[in-house]
Amino acid sequence: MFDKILIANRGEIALRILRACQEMGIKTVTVHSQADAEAKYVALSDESVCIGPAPSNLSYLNIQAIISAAEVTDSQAIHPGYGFLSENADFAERVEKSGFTFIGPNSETIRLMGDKVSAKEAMKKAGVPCVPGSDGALTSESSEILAAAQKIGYPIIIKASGGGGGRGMRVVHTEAALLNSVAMTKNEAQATFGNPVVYMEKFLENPRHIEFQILADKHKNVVHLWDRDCSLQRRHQKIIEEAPAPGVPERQKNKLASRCADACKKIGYVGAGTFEFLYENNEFYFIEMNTRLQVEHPVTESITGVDLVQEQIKAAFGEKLSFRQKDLNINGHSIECRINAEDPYNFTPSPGTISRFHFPGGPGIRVDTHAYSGYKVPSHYDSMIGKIIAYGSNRDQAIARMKIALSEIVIEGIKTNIPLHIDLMNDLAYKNGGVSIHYLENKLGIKS
Ligand code: MV4
Repeated sequence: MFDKILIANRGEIALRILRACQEMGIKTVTVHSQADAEAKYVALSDESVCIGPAPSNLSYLNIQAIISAAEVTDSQAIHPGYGFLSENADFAERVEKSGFTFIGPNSETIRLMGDKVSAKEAMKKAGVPCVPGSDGALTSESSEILAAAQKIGYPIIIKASGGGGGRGMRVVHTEAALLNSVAMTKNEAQATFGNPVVYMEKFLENPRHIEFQILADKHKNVVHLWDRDCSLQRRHQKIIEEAPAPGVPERQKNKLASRCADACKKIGYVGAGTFEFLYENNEFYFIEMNTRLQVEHPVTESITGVDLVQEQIKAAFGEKLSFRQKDLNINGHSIECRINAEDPYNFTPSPGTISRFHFPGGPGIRVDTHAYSGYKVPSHYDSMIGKIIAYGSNRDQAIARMKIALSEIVIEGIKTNIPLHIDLMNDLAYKNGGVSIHYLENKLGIKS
C-alpha cells in the first residue's frame, strides 16, 4: 500500500480523507492556504505544507505548489477530494507525469468526461439511456440547428460542452428564439470555458436528479453501489441528499445501475465515479458523469457499508476490489443535510468565528465536519462547514433521527442553514418523497 498520501483539499473532506488514510496506516500530508493554517485536519496530519495565500487560485488551485509539496514531502499519491482540482485533467496529467499516483481515474478519462459532448457520446455508445438531443455538437449551419430542434420538439436546452454542473445552459421555448440563443450560449461558452462547442437536448421540465455510484479497480472489476436522490437543491447547490432514491422501482434501478457498471468496464474507468441522471415520467436520462468523490458519498456508505474513500485509495494503488456485485446489498435508508455557514433564507454567506459548537449524536448519526468551538469560518471558500448523515432501517426512521440531530446541534456565532433543514424535514412533500429539482426554489419563492 502507499506509504504517504498528500491531501489536496480543505475542510470536511480533507478530514474525511485523513481519517481513511489513518485507518489504513498511511502517512498523511495536508496542504493549506494561509487562511487554513489553524485547521483541525492540518494539526492532525503527519506533515503539512502551506501552499499560498487565502484565495483559491493562489493555493488550492495552484498546481505547481501542490506538485512541489508532494515532492518535498516524498508523497506517493495525491487525493484531490471534490471541487478545486478534482476534475481538472491537466492537474491529473501533471500528477501522473511527475511520478505520483492520482487517486481517481486517469487524466484521459477525466478529459473525456469533462467534455460533455464526448461524455454523452461514450455513454450512448455504451448503452446508457441519454436525453434525446442533437447528434453531438451543433454545427454552424442555421438550417441544421433549426432542423435538430424541430425534430426534438420544444422546449429544448442548449448546453456548453465545456460546462457542466449547471454552468453554460440556456432553455429555448420557441423557434423564433433559437438561433440567437445558440449564438449567445456559444459566446458565453467561449468566454467562460475557452470552448465554443454547444449541444442541444430536449428540456425536461420537472425531473428529479438521481445519480448512481460506481467503483472500479485496475483489473476490469466494476461494481455499482446504487443510487442517490439529490433533487433538493438551490442554484445547483445540493442541500439534502438521500439513498436510495424513494419511489423508484428496484428492478428499474438495478438494471440501470448494471448498465452504468458495464459502461465503466467499456471505457476502462478506474476508481469512484458517479453517473448523473434526470428522472421524469418514470424514465432515466443520462446527463453527465462525475469523475470524483462526491460530497454526498456518505449516504451510499451508510446503506452499503462500503468505505468509498478507502476503496478509492486501494483502487488507485492497483489492488483488486475485495467484493463482487453479488456480495453487495442495500440496507436501510440514509439522508444527508449539508450544513452551510449562511443565512437560512436569503443564503448570504456568514463567515466568522463559531463561538459554541455542540455535535449531535446517538443511533444512526454521523457528523462529518472540520469545525469546532472557536473555529473561524474563512470567507474565501464554499460555505459548507459540515454534514449530518442520518441512517435508519427505513426512510421514516432516518428522517426521525435527522430531526433529533437537527434539534441537538448548536452552532453559535455565525448563521447556518439549520433552520431550513428543520423546515424541510417537516415538509409534507419531502416526507412523501420524490420531489423534483425545482421543489426547493418554488417553496422558497425563488424564480429559477
Ligand atoms: C437539464 C435539465 C432539463 N433538461 N437537461 C443542470 C445541472 C447540469 N448537471 C444539468 N442540469 C440540467 N440539465 C435537460 N435536458 C435541467 C437541469 C437542471 C438541474 C439538473 C440537476 C439538478 C438541478 C438542476 C437545476 C436546474 C436545472
